Amino acid sequence: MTRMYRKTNETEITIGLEMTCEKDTALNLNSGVPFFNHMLHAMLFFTKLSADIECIGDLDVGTHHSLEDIGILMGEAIKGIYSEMRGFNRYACALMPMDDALVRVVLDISGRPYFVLEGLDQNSLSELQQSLIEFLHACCVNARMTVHIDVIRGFNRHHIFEALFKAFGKALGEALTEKQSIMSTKGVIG
Ligand SMILES: [Mn+2]
Repeated sequence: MTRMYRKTNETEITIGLEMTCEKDTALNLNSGVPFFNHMLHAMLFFTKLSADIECIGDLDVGTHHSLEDIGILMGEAIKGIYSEMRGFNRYACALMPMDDALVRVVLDISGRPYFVLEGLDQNSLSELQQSLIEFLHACCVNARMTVHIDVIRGFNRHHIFEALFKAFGKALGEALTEKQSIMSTKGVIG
């Protein structure tokens, strides 16, 4: 299991991540934020990653520090996983519906960080919803992936975010699936 630890004046976090492939995932998710645990569960189940996540954060000032820092560490752990693989699919796309919501995630484990999110009015999000976006941004940038997320439709925010995290997890799992060759015309990722 790839393990990461980070302690600042705002958060203390440990993250363990391991690809499970065809086996069932084992998840211990203690972010300190129940709805975020629900989103992590939705994501990691579809990524086929087992995870052990513990965070003690300054939740008295909001969810931002905890979720962003978990994103940083999870991104580093994802980078640690693919850096040890000879080859992997690299590109993946997932379309995920949940009742009224439909979300598309297109992902490239390119070694270059880039994050785009469209279709969500970010000025009207709650503090927690903004922190969920910060998690995704921090995770993608620190994993050095290119990720394009489009919320195609939806009005129920619970459905939109759950479809988004499932789509992200599904695309990430497919992109991380092992291949014997390096999927790059220049012969190296990055
Ligand atoms: Mn739900």
